[in-house]
Amino acid sequence: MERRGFLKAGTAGFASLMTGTGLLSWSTRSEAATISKTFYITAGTQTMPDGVSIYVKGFSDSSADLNIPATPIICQEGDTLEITVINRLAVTHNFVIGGLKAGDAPLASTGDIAGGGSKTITYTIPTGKAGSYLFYDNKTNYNVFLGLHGGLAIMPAGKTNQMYSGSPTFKKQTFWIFNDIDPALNKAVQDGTAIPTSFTPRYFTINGLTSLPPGAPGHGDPTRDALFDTRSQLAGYLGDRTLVRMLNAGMCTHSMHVHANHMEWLTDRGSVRPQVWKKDTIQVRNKLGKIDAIYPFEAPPDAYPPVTTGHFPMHLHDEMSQTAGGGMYQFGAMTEIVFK
Ligand SMILES: [Cu+2]
Repeated sequence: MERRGFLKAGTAGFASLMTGTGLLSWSTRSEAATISKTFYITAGTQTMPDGVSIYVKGFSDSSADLNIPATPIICQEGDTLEITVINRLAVTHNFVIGGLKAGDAPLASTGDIAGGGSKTITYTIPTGKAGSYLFYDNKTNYNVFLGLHGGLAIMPAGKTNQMYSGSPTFKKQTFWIFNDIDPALNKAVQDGTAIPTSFTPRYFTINGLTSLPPGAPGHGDPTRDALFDTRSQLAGYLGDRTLVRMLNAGMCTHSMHVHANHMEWLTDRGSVRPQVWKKDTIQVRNKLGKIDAIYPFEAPPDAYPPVTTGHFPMHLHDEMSQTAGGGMYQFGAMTEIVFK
């Protein structure tokens, strides 16, 4: 590993490196544009809620940053993506934009980027590709789990409030990117030893963070606590319909459950569903699974007396995903829904 490419980032340090991106912002334009972005492949350590330090890698905004997931990219059909990836580490990596459907061949790939090298891909997005995509490193089948991933949102050309032409409309949009961490894998990569043949996740993250429940150090800090991270927390007034683009970078299938409202379930693994179902629990499949769903921010229908404000959880109903370190409950992949 290149020494300058390594970041010692404890929980606090790591937090300070995160950019407060929050919601995706988008405004329509009639002409196509070129969207240029440079990512730096960096590595460092992240401190988990049980104090264990984990080696991670990311597609970062600069050599001094460690962004997990990467800062998201939003664009529209017809735009040209011009993405440069600078590999600050010593080992070979790559960068691919996932296919329309999970399991499809990538839309675009840099090919190998040797240690210390860089590559640029230029990709013009064809019509019909509106949707949510994971970009990641598929040089190995495990690099994605180390943190080398991020979200790409492609809007239908000329639309501000539909995820595909004719979809139900929304006001805001964000990503929930899930990942699972097996410390043994990360340690083997760090040490250059044999990659384990089994995968036993001990940490479960949403947008790179775990929940830190009340009483835990860091609780309430939006740069450390997934409950308050502005990229993850859904906060809105009645009617603030929010599209959530859910991507699963990890190895485990999850059961995403929102409280207070059902979500309008639009897509599964890149395919538009034949009907929009209202669901409170939706499966987010493993192996690059993805779903898109709108949280409608309606007054909770069955509450008496009626409720229009309050805090509600989004958690995953597979119990292990709500733990850290093999047992710390409520230190997993969850966030908050806030009716303001
Ligand atoms: Cu629940």
